[in-house]
Amino acid sequence: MGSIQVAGDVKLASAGQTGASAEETTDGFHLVIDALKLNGIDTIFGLPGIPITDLTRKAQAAGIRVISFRHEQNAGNAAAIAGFLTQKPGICLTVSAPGFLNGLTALSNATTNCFPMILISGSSEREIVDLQQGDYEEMDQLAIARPLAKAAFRVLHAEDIGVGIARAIRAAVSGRPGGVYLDLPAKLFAQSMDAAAGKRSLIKVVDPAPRQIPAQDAVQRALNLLKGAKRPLIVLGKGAAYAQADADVRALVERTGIPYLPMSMAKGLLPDTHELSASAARSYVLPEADVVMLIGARLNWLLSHGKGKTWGGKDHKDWGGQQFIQIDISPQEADSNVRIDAPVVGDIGSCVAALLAGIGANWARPPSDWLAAVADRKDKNVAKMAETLAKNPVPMNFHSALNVVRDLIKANPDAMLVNEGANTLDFTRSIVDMYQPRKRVDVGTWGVMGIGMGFAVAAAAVTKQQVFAIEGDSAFGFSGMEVETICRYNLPVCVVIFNNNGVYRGTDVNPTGGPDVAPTVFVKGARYDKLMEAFGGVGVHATTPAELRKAMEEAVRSKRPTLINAVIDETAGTESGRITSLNPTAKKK
Ligand code: ADP
Ligand code: TZD
Repeated sequence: MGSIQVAGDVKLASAGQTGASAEETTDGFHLVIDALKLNGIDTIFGLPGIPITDLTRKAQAAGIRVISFRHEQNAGNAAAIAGFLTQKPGICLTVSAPGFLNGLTALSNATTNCFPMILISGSSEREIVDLQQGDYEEMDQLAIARPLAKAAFRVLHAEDIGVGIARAIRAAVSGRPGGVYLDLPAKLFAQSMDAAAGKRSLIKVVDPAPRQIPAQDAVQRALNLLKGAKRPLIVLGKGAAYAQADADVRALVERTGIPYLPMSMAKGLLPDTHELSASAARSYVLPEADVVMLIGARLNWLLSHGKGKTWGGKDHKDWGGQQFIQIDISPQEADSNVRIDAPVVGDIGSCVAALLAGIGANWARPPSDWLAAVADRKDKNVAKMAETLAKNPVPMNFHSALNVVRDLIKANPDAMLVNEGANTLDFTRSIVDMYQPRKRVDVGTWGVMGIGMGFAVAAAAVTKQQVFAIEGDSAFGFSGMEVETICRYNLPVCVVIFNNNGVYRGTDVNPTGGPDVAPTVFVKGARYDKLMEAFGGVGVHATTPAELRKAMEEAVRSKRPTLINAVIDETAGTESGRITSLNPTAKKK
C-alpha cells in the first residue's frame, strides 16, 4: 500500500539536483482539486479512506467545503440533490469497491431522476485488478458503473485530469442530466508533473449545458393543439423545476389560463394556493382533460403511463383519449408510453419562451365550463380536507400532525421540505402546500427510501435555509445515522419522524403466534429523539399537535439540529400508502 500513500504536500518540490533551479511541480491530488475549483465546484460530499483521504484533506485546505458522511449512499444522495438544486453536478467522493458500491445506488438513483451528479471513486491498482490478483478493495469499478450511469470515465494520467473532469461535468449537466462515474486509480493522485503544464491541461468548461432551442414547427404544432382544446391541462414535472425557468413557466400558465397539476417535486413552482392549481382535483382532471401538455414530466408509473382508469380508460391498458404535448430535452422520451401528438424537444426555458412568444396577446382562455368544473371539484375536496385536518384525534394521525407541518411551511416558505415514507409521503404531498420553486425534494422516480438525511444535509448546505425532513419511521432508518453529521456541521435541520411503530403501520401480527414480530413491525414506542440527543442536538417526544408545533417553531427559532419523535396512531397507515395497487397480491384481486 506504500505506493498510494503520499507524504505531505508536493505542490512545491525542488528538482533536488545540485545547481538545478527549483522547478515547480504539481500532482494528481492538486490537479483534481484545481479542476473542480476552476469549474465552480465548491462542495464535496464524501467519506474518506484509502486512497482518497488526502484528497479530502487537501480539498478542504484549498477552500472546498468537504462534508463527510457516515455512509456513502447518503453522501451520494446529498450530491444528487445538490445537483438538482443548483444545476451544477453534485460531487460524491468515495473509496474503492465497497465505498464505491455504497455510492452507486445514489448514482443510479440520480440517473433515474435526471439529477446531475458525479461519483468520484478511488480505485485500486489497474494491473492487479485486471489480472484479478486480489488487491485491497479490488473491483473493476468502471465496468460496474457503466450500465447505471449516464456516462463513465477513467483517468490514468495526471495530464488527463482536466479532460476527465470536463467530460464528467458536460455529461452530467448537458441534455437530460444524470449521474456520471469518474474512476481515479490510486496511483494517479501521486503522479507529479510540471505545474505550469498542469495548469494548462485544466479545462474550464464553456457553456456546460447548452440551450437547446425547439424547432419552430414543433412549437406551432403544440400551440395549434392547445388552441383547439376544450379541456386543456398542464402537468409540471421536476424537469420544469430543475430548469429554473420559473417566471416563464408561471407566465405560460397564467397567460393561457390553463389549469395545471404539479408533480411532487414541481410543487411550489407556482404556489400551491394558485387559483389554476388543479392538485385538489387530480382524479377529476386527468380523465376529463382532452389535451395535456407535459412540461418536464415523464408518463411513467407516477402518471399511470398515460392510460388506464386514471386517464378515463376502461381498463389499465386502455387509452383515455387524451392528446399529449410533451416538452422535454430528451428526443427519445416521446411515445414511450402513449402517442405524443406534439413533441417539443428542447430545454424547458427555451421551449416555454417559444410557446409564450407564439401565444401573443389574443389567446383565448379555456372554455369557462371546464374552469368552473375544475374549480368546483377543487373547492369540494379542499373543504373536505379542511374538515379532516380540523379533527384532533388521540393519538395523533397523519392528518392532525401534517396540519401542523402545513402551517409551519406556510409561515416559513423559504424552508426546504424533505419527504419520504409511504403514508407519510403521500399525505405530506397532498396536505402540505409549497409556495416557492425547488423547496420540496422527495423519493422521486423510484420511490426510494433512504434519501432523507442525505437530502437534508445537502439542502441545508446548499440553500442555508431551515430544512424540515418529514420522515416515516421506516424511511428514516435507512439514513438515520447521519443525524450525527447534521449535529457535526450544526445544520438547521429539523427531522420529524412520524412514528407509527413500523413499515406502513405497526399493527401486523405474526400469524404463527411465534416470538418474532411481523416483518413490518418495529420496537413499539421507540424514542428516536434520543438519537439526536446522543450527538448534542435537540430531541423532542411529541404526542399532540400542540407539542409538535411548539417543537417545530423552536427549531426554526434556534436553528439547532432537532429531531421530533411524533407519535402517530399505529393503526393509521395503509399498506404501501397510495400505491397499494402495485402490490402483486392486490393486482390479482
Ligand atoms: P416527475 O417525476 O416530476 O414527473 P420526471 O423525472 O419523470 O418528472 O421527468 C423529468 C423530465 O424532465 C425528464 O424527461 C427530463 O428529460 C426532463 N428534463 C430535465 N431537465 C430538463 C430541461 N432543462 N429541459 C427540458 N427537459 C428537462
Ligand atoms: N427499500 C427501498 C430502498 N425503497 C423502498 N421503497 C422500499 C424498500 C419499500 N418501502 C416503500 O416503498 S415505503 C417503505 C418501504 C420499506 C417504508 C414505509 O414505512 P414508513 O412510512 O414508516 O417509512 P409510513 O408513513 O408508516 O407508511
